[in-house]
Amino acid sequence: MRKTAFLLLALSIIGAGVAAQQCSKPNIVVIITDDHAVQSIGAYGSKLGATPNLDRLAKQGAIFNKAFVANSICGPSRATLLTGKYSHINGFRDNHDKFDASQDVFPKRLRESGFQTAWIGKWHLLSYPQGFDYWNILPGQGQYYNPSFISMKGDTTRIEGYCTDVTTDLSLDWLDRRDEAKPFFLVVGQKAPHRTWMPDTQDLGKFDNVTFPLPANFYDNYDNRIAAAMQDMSIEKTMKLGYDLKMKSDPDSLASAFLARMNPVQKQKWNAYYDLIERDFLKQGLSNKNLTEWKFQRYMKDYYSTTLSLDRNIGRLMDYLDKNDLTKNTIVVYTSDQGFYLGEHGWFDKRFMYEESMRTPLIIRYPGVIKAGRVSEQMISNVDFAPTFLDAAGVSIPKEIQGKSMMPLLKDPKAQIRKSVYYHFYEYPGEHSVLRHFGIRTSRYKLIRFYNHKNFWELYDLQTDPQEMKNLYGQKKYEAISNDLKEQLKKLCEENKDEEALKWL
Ligand code: SGN
Ligand code: CA
Repeated sequence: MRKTAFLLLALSIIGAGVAAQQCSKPNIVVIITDDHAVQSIGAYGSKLGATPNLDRLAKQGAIFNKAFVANSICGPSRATLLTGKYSHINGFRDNHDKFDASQDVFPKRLRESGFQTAWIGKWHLLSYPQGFDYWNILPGQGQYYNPSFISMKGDTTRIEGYCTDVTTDLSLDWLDRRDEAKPFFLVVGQKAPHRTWMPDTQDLGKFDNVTFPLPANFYDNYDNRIAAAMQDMSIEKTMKLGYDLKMKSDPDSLASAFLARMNPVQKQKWNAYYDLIERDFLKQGLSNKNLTEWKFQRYMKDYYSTTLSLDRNIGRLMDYLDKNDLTKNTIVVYTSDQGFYLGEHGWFDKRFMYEESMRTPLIIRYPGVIKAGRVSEQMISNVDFAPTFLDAAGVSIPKEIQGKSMMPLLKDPKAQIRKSVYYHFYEYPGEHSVLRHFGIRTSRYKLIRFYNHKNFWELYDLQTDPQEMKNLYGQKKYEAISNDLKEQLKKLCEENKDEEALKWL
């Protein structure tokens, strides 16, 4: 009897020791949104006040001005995040691939080391998640209103509400139910502000008093840039009055599809707002530039209004951490699966290696490690996330991982983890007609190789031409720079084992 009591006491001491050790590991929350343009975020310089909670988060942690994705499109970006490997290695090159979730995704290793792991919301990798104690995901792109979710049992349930709220509700529910003795890793995958930019009804009209300035290169003529001229993602030609901008009189209207998901209250508020806009629009009888600029204004109003709910829900999550005494021991990472064009070059969408799409927002709050208010100009790539999280959790980084841990940089603002970033986009032929390309971005230059269907190079000096309007490739003056960048690019392709790219060098 006495022996049993002693054994129980000994076991409970050991158990408490393990629990204490686990709890000393930081929790990690990653909020990954879809198509959130850096240009629209206050902490990155936007003056429109759409992101007060994100701006506060940036003040409490670090904001990264040079965070990039390795392949600017949804699925590939998520596959890179999960594996720490480039698309050609993790096997998910474009949105039509199916992710092999049985591969070595880092949440599996976190889990083995004692973390509870969850992915909630947009996933978009075609297969089901692996390496998570809990997941509840949107099918494909998901829906804004009363979205369906696929549970771990494989069944699909429609949940009443607005997608950004519902995804946050599910995340908070999971946090409430978690085992408090273990550290947690949670990914909150928001659909917003993806096309077709459908705001929550409470946010309709919030930017109606704003006249958005046209970006300086809105009327780009794509001179000397073949791929930019070939794309199908312009506000003028590609953006649809019905499908994108909710005008029911347009033959391309999807009104019946998106209204069908709404409940009567939502429908009534939606119609009350857009019907008035449409009446006014039809009265004006716009054409040519006036029509394009009207589209731009409507696009901006819808896009920014959609981000309001996003920011409000980030606030809810941060409040939860505060109220539950979790803030101090939780790393919060805010990022998007890529950037987005808000009229620059006359575009919406992403895909290109040009700055607005290759760049992604990145804000990290890490109490005790990152000093509040830091602004980092160091380059990082989304291939670096997986090793960073493993490193922060004290888990060893497998040698197959291609990214680099950001921990040295998080600890010391002067540290540099990379001198350049690598990029490779594959989805051509495909929606929006952006040619295949790969390339290198250094702190000053960008060299891009378009290949396969059309073969040519582009070179930009980001210091003198931050909007990437002047392709300098082929100019005598830039020959030495081009050659040097080609050498660097070749090295990157070799290091990263990108055999396909090497064939085009
Ligand atoms: C959808 C969109 C495209 C967008 C891709 C990829 N069309 O196909 O505009 O480029 O997703 O976006 S839509 O008609 O369905 O809105 S991603 O974020 O998933 O990569
Ligand atoms: Ca996306």
